[in-house]
Amino acid sequence: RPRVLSGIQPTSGSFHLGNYLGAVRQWVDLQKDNDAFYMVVDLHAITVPQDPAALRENSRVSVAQLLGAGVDPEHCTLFLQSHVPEHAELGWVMNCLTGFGEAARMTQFKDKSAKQGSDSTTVGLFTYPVLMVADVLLYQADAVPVGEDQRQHLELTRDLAERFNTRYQPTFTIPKPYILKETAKIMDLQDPTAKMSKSAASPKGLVSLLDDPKVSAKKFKSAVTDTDTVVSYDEEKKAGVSNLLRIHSALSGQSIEQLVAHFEGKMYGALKTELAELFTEWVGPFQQRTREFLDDPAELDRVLAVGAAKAREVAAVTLETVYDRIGFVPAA
Ligand code: AQP
Repeated sequence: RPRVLSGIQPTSGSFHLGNYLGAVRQWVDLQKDNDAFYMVVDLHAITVPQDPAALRENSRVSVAQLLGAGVDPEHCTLFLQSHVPEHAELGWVMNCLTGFGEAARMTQFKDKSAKQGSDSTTVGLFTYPVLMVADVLLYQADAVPVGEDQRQHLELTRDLAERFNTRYQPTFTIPKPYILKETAKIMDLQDPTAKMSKSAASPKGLVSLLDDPKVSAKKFKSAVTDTDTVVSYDEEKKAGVSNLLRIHSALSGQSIEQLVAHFEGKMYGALKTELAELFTEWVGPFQQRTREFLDDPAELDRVLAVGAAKAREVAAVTLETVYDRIGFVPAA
């Protein structure tokens, strides 16, 4: 069975709708027919300052949300990145294979560091994509389900895997990004030219999955659209409406064409109201399941322990091979 690998940061406690539609939903689908490895990437979270108690809590809440969304530890390997030390170890090796200029070209780093200023930007944030390379290569993943914002990091992963394979000998599987066009980039509801992101300037356009559904319903209803009135799909001229249509389509299972026909003669308000209802219907049971997992910390710990043990079995083999190929003396 093909191997898939993906991770999500525990940084803000609640996942947002972009995380869910762009990534987590695919995780749930892919676990059926693939050998799936999914993790909460707490090592990545500390590339920006984290309060220790909040990080610990948010990591558990993240795992509970994955379970609540349908990630099933019976059908995949679910773990915390910090439970598998091989990530940091292979990360170092990959750092030593990456050109400084190559890392400096990563657009996510350029954007985030520009916002933070160089004094508060950590070296960890700079090498974050390289740690992600290690995350993927450790498991010899064939495919990595992510949103569009991760495409460049996947390219780097492929480049470094090929570089290692050429410099030493064939060792790593070259992974492919698995990006579903329709949900690859969910946009901010207030600024449909920017991706929905937890670090947006204002939370008004951000749909957080653990918020009171009434708050999210209001956000859908006050989503920014345009001065036209006809519901139709045009990513450039009607970015707001197109984003709402894509979200509707993902949640309802109806195609964009069907939706455009369905809303013919109706105003934007009808689309927004229907979308708010659809989301509320989905998110209620999701929140309920997430709470149940959070209410059973012993079970959560058990799931994570099983996951970490399974993950380490694979990761340790890869790391041992890598250490051997680069010429380290084996530990007696
Ligand atoms: N707007 C989005 N549309 C589609 N997919 C998205 N993803 C993130 N935003 C969108 C995908 O979610 C997965 C987890 O991402 P992450 O762990 O990198 O989460 P994040 O970076 O903390 O999420 P944000 O909101 O994007 O954070 P900031 O603002 O810090 O950059 C990934 O597969 C990602 O592609």
